[in-house]
Amino acid sequence: MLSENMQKALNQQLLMEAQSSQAYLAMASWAEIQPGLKGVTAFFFRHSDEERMHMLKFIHYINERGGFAVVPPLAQPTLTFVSLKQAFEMLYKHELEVSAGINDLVDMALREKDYATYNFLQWYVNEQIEEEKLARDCNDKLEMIGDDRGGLYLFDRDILSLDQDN
Ligand code: OFO
Repeated sequence: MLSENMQKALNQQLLMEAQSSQAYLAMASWAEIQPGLKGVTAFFFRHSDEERMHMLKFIHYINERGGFAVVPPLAQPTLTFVSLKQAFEMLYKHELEVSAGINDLVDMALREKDYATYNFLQWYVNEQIEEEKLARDCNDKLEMIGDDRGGLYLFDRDILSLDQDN
């Protein structure tokens, strides 16, 4: 059985995953109307779906442990971006915030001796290592590419395989 505090904290993280899904969905929609960003568009849509899956895992876990997963209202995410680089910088920042949220939960699980939740969270700990690395790689590449259109073309072409390598 989850403690009241843990239930609240897990619901808070569920909200964060839902916000991530919305944020990346908005990036996908923006990318879809930019010329030549087919790969990036697919990447953002796929990422948005993954975040929804992360949210669903929290929903099932909270309910299975005798709590109640609250489906939260969502604020409108940022809709437009001055550049692809800006979108990816936001994505990276977002992932760091998600990681911080997961780390706080792990900390709380240990303090409460809630080892079931501690165990459940390990999946997210590992996932965030990959997510942060992927976001950092994308940012590094975009930094290197700058305004080079050829570089951007290759970035868009290769981004889906970059995602799979992780
Ligand atoms: Fe679920 O936050 Fe990204 O991964």
